[in-house]
Amino acid sequence: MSRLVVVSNRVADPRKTAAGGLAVALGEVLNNSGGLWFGWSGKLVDRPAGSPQPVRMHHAGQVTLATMDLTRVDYDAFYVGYSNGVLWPVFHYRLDLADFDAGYIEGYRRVNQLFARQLLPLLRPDDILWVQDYHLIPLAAELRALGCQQRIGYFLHIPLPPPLILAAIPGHDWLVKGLCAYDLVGFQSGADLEHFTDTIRSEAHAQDLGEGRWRVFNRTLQAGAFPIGIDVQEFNALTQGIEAVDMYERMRREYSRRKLLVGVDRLDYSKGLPQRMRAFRELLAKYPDTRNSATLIQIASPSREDVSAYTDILHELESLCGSINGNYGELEWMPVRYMHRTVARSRLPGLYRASRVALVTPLRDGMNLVAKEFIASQDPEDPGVLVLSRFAGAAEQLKEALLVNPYDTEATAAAIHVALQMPVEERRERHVAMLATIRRTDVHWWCDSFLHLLGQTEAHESGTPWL
Ligand code: GDG
Repeated sequence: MSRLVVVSNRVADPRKTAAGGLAVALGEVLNNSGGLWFGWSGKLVDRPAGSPQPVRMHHAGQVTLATMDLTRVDYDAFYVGYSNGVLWPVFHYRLDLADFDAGYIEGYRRVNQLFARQLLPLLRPDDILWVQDYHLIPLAAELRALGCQQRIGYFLHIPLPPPLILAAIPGHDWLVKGLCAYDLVGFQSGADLEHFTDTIRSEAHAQDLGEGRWRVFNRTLQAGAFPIGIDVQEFNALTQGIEAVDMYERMRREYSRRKLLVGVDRLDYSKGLPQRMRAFRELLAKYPDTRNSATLIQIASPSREDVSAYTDILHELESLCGSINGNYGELEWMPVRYMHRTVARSRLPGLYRASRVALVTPLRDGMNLVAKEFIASQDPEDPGVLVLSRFAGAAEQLKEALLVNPYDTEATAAAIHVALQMPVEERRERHVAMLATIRRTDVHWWCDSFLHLLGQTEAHESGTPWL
């Protein structure tokens, strides 16, 4: 069995439950192969740009965690500037929020080169590498330039936009070529995969070899959709844990006469939070039966506060919540309970289970795991209803949710009203179907199916010289 090497921007200790399903699942496969997890330590140092920092090794069970610090200058350009100021907005179709400062792309390339240089000496000839997410698109190309021959897979956790949106990024062809240096490239949804194949066809004259294989830049590349899942079993156990049960009971007591709606998101403009608040306001305005009888709990956990677009969304959301409560609230009832704080993971399932409706209405989302967590934590006898944006990757799989267009305020409000009124038989039917889907395609299935296919790809051919 080959050793697995996972590379991601951040490295998590898979033994800590706060790490979440992905870290636990990756930890499991890493553990089985005595694998290595390489990435940034999360620490910054004040040194000149591009200066390589030593790699520190820690052991977590059979897994070796290898981390390096970054200089503050590199972090600002690579992480804040390019990853979250260019790739995140453009990949979520928000060209208006992108800041194409030329210094950012240099920093992005510099850090990917640093990762490649520091990782290479740790590799063994028969290792299999799996690179995660948008921070590290050019990593395989950088590794290949240094002579790396191992198989390398890549998974993009966020959406890939259609060719003409991607083309707005200065030097985007370099990113496309970078993706083609992998042996297997995985996306969250069929739509993202199609955007990729449209791009390599139109921009690199890729030739379709069938079964997801492509001839491009003089080598063979495999591409596929691997919708990520959650660890349903782990989430069930969490739902039955003391803290979740306590949360559930307290919420049920407090809301015994009212229906609870829940939203749990990182505070991010891709999550459609202002649009959701407007739909909720419309619900209260148009359906008076919901006044004094429905409460929305919205958790917006702090995220990327060093990127300016995030402060704007915070203010917009605060003002909307304030005005809804001001206009519709009564002495004994507030329509919105909004928290700009993180809730402990152990309590979240209790909150989900106590809610009649979940609002998962991103404007664009790679997958959205909250939708799946909500389904996993429901009481099968009396399950809640998922109102899901058609623009979340999860909508390709969860067809039994109430699918909405979050830009359409009235239609979203109407769907929320339907969700609040839905009879228990229909709720059960929809829930059973969605639960079967998330069980079948859980995070272990995601890991196994990706790695299985990566293991079957032809050994690396050098093809075009990469840089
Ligand atoms: C990216 C893609 C894709 C949120 N607030 C709290 C909290 N959370 C947890 C949720 C869930 C996770 O964070 C969020 O996952 P999402 O999938 O919704 O979104 P992103 O963070 O944007 O992740 C996304 C994902 O990668 C995986 O591939 O699905 O499309 O954008 O697990 O529960 N957890 C705790 N407190 C909070 O307040 N403990």
